Amino acid sequence: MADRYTKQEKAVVVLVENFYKYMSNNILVKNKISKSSFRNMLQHELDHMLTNTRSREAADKVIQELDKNQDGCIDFEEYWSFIGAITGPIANHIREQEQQSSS
Ligand SMILES: [Ca+2]
Repeated sequence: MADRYTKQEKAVVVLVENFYKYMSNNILVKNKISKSSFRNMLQHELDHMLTNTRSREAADKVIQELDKNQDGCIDFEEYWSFIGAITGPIANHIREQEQQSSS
């Protein structure tokens, strides 16, 4: 990644690249993340900040809520709404960590 990018720009690039990393190779679900791949993403990318990432039931509930058009996959728009939705809990997690380290 080019060094000229700011930290915020790099963060956005990572989030976008992550979508492509987990995107399905199946031609029928092109440009979307399958349910199983999304569960993998929760486990591997967000295990330190979100709870229940290893629970299939919890992951399926998240997927069901995200899958607005109910096609059984997560498209980029749905993925991005997930990123927006988790920023609140992650911000709380970071605040808690900062409070613990300063006390
Ligand atoms: Ca969908």
